Amino acid sequence: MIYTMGGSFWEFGGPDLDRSKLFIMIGTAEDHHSNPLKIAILKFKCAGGRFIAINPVRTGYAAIADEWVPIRPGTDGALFMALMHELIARDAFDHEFVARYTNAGELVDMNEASERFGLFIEDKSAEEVNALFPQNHLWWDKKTNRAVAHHAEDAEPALDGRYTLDDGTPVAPVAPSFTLLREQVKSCTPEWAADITGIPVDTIRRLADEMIQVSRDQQISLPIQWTNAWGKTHESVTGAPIAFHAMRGLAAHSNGFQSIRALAVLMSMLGTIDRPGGFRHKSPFPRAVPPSAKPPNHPDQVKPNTPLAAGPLGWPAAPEDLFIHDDGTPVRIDKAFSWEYPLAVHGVMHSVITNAWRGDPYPIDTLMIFMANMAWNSSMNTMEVRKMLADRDESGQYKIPFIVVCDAFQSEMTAFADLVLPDTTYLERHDAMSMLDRPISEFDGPVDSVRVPVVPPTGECRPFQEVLVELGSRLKLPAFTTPDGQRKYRDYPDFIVNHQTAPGSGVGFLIGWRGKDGKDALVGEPNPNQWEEYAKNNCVFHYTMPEEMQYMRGQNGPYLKWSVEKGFRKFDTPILIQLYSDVMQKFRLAAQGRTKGRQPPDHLRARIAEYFDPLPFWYAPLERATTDLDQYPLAAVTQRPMAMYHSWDSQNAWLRQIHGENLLYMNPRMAKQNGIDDGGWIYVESQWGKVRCMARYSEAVEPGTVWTWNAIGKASGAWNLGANANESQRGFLLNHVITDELPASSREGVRFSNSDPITGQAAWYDVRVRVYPAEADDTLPQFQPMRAAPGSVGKIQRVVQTYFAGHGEFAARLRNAVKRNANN
Ligand SMILES: Nc1nc2c(c(=O)[nH]1)N[C@H]1C(S)=C(S)[C@@H](COP(=O)(O)OP(=O)(O)OC[C@H]3O[C@@H](n4cnc5c(=O)[nH]c(N)nc54)[C@H](O)[C@@H]3O)O[C@H]1N2
Ligand SMILES: Nc1nc2c(c(=O)[nH]1)N[C@H]1C(S)=C(S)[C@@H](COP(=O)(O)OP(=O)(O)OC[C@H]3O[C@@H](n4cnc5c(=O)[nH]c(N)nc54)[C@H](O)[C@@H]3O)O[C@H]1N2
Ligand SMILES: [Mo]
Repeated sequence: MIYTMGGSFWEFGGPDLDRSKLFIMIGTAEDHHSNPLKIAILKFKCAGGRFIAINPVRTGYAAIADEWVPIRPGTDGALFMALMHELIARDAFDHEFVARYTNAGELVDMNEASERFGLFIEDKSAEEVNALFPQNHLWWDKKTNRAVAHHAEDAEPALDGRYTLDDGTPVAPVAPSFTLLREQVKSCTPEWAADITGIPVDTIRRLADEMIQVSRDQQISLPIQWTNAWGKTHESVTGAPIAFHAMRGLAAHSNGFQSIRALAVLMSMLGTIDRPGGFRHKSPFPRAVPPSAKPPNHPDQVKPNTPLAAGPLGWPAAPEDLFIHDDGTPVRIDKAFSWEYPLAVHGVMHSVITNAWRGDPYPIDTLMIFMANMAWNSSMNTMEVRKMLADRDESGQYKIPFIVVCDAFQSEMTAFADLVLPDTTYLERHDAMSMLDRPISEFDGPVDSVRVPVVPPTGECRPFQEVLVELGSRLKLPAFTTPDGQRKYRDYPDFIVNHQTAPGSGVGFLIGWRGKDGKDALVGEPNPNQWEEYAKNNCVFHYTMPEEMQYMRGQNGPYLKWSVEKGFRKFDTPILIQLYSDVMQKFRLAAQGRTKGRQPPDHLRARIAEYFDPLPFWYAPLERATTDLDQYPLAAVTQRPMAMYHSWDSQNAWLRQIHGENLLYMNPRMAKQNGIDDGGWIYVESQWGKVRCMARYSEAVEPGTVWTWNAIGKASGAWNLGANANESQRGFLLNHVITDELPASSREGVRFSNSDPITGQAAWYDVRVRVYPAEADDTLPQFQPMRAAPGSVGKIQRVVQTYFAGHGEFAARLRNAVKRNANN
C-alpha cells in the first residue's frame, strides 16, 4: 500500500469507524491495536453500521460480523479485481477523486520502441520540481483536446482513450494510465473471480452493489474548509463512508503485494482515502510514494569503521536503488533489496538462518538474535532450522559459530545460544514508542508514548537498550560520540531525550514537551525533564492537528507544508495515489532488457518481468505450482489467539488456562469425508513434513481450509514448563509443515525463499496439506526436553511466587528498590 498511496494499515492508518457505514474486514483476526479496534467495532455496530468479514475462517472479529464471506486462501486479489471490474463497467467509481488525486489521468508512453515504454511522459520543458517525484507529467485536457501539465488550472483530464503527442519530437502514442487499468480489469469478471475465490457470482455482484449504493446515497460532507496542494480551496470535506481493513490474511501470501495493491486501488476508486468514513492516515503518514529513504545500493557503501552511507532499510524506486554487487548478486545475508526480493522494505528475516548455514551469499561468524523466537514460531521449516543452528562442517566447526540471544524468557531459541543476554520485561525498563519508528498516532494527529519502570530488574537482567547504548558508546559510533571523541550519552533515557536526527534539527525520538522549558510540541530543543513530563501525563503525548489539516493529507497544501516544518516529511510535493506504478514498470523494463541501467541476472528476468506489473493483478500463490493439489487439497492457516502474544505467555499461569493446547479446526463435512472424529488424533501432512495433533469440528471454516492458533504449541521444557506440559504434549506448531524455500522451478533453476517475489514477505499462509486419522495420545514432533537455564527460579521459589503473584513478590521488590535507592 505504501507503494500505492504512501500509507498503509497497521500502525500507519486504518478504518474511520466513527463515521463509516459499511466496514469490510479482510484477513484480520487480531491486529496490532486489538483492544481499540474492538471498542471501535462495538461502537460502529451500535450505531447501525454494517460489518462484512472476508476470511476463510469465521472467528476473531469476524465472529460478530453481519455477514461472513468465506474465501479460499490466497485468492482475495481476484475478488478485488472483479470489484474494480464492476465499478468500471457500471461507471460507478469516484471520478472526481480518481481524476484529481490519483495518477489516473497522467499520460503513459505507449511507444513500444521507446526505452521509456510504459513510464509517464515527462515534459522536458517544464520544471521537474523534485527529481524523486517529478511534477512534470502530463494530462490530456478534454476541454482543449491537447496535452497539458497535470493539474493545470481549468484543465479536465481524460481518463480514457489513446492519444498522440505531436510536439516536434517524434509523434508519441500515449494513454492516460486509467485506460490501462480499464484494460487490465476487463477480463476480471465476477464469473472469473467466483471460480478462483469460491465466492458465488451473485455475492460478488452484491458486494459491488452495496459499495456503490453506500458511496452514492450516504456521502458524508463535513463543514471543514481545506485547500489543496494546487491552491484551490474547498468549502467542505467529503467522503464515501466505506472503510476497509486488511492484515496478515492478505499479506502473508506470496501474492500479497499485488493483492494489497489491488485493494488499495479499489479503495482509491471508491475515493475513500483519508476522507471521513473511509481509510485515514496516521502521522507521520502519508509519505511520498515510495518514501524517499533508500537502502545502500552498492557494497562500496559498507566499509569497516565507517557509518553506512544510507540507513539499512528503505524503499527502492528503481533498479539503481538495489543493494547488489556489480554482477547483480545480493549483498545482504537475507538477500533483501536484491533482484530476488527487490522491495524488501522489512528485510527477509525468516531466511537468515538458512542462508547463513548454507553460506549463501556468505557464511557468518556471529548470529545475534533479539526478541525473536527463531528456533520456533518465526521460522518456517522449523525442524531443519533447529538442526542448522547446531550443525557442524567436516572439520567439526559449527556452521554458525557463535549465537547470542537476548530474550526475556527461556524460549525455544535460548537453547541454541552460546551467550544469553537476559533482558528485562517491559515493566522493568524505559521504552519509547517513537514517531521515528512504528507510530502509534491517531487519525487526528501524532501520538507517542513511553514506559517507565515500575519494578526493578531482577538477577542479571539488563535492558537491551542500555546494552546497545553501551555498545554504541564503547565502539565510538558517531551518533554516540561527541566531536572531541567523548561519550555522548550516559544511558538510554539520556539518549532518548538528547538525540536529534541532525544537529539542531529539534527532531528527536519523542514529540511531547520539547524545548528547554517543555513548552514546545513536535519539534524543539531537547528537554532535560521530558521523561518526568511523560510520567506525569500517563506516559502519552497526543497532538491534535487543526481540523483543516486532518483530511486529504496527501494533497492538502497547508498540511504538506506543516509536515515538512515539523520534520515528518522531507518534501511538500503533493502525494498522488499511484493507480499505475511506474516504479514497477522500471523493474519490468530492466528485466526485458529495454533499459541501459542495471539489469537482472538472466535467470531472474522472466520472474521480474512477470510480477512487476505496473497495474495490480492476481496470480496463484507460488507454492501451488510445485504442489500436487489432489494430494494436498487443503489450505492450512493460523490465527493469533486473543489472550496470547505469539510464543510468549505460556509462562503466565492465568493465560495458560485459556490456551494450554491447540487443535486443528476443520469443517465437519470435510472431516467426515476423511474419517476424522471431533477431538480425534490426526496427522496434518504437507509435502514438507507432518505433525500429529487433535482435530476439532467447526462450522466456522470453509471446507477447503483448516486452521489453528499460532504458537500455542511449545517444545518440551521450553518456557520453564514441565517436560510433560500440555503445551508440548497436546499443543502443536504448524510451522513444522511450512517450507522456508520453494524448490527450483524449470524457469529459474534456483531455490527461492517461500516469499512474495516483490517484497520477500513470508508466505506463512500458502501451505497445502492433507489430513488423516492417527492412533495416538500426544503430538508429534517431540524434542528432547529443554533443561531449565542455570540461575532460573527454583521449584520452591516458583510455588511461593505463584501463590503470592500480584502482591507479595511485588511488595518485596519495591522494598528492595527503595533500599537500593537509599543506599546509592
Ligand atoms: N493477541 C495477539 N495480538 C497480536 C499478536 C499476537 O500474537 N497475539 N501478534 C501481532 C502481530 S506481530 C501481528 S503481525 C498482527 C497480525 O494480526 P492479524 O493479521 O489480524 O493476524 P491473525 O490473527 O493471524 O489473522 C490472520 C487472519 O487471516 C485469515 N486468512 C488467512 N489467509 C487468508 C486469505 O487468503 N484471505 C483472507 N481474506 N483471510 C485469510 C486467517 O483466517 C486469520 O483470521 O497481530 C498482532 N497482534
Ligand atoms: N505459522 C505462522 N508463523 C508465524 C506467523 C503466522 O501467522 N503463522 N506470524 C509471523 C509474524 S507476523 C511474526 S511478527 C512472527 C513473530 O515471531 P517472533 O518474533 O519469534 O515472536 P515472539 O514469540 O513474539 O517472540 C520473540 C521472543 O521475544 C521474547 N521476549 C518477549 N518479551 C521480551 C523482551 O521484553 N525482551 C526480549 N529481549 N525478549 C522478549 C520471547 O520470549 C520470544 O522468545 O511470527 C511469524 N510466524
Ligand atoms: Mo507480525
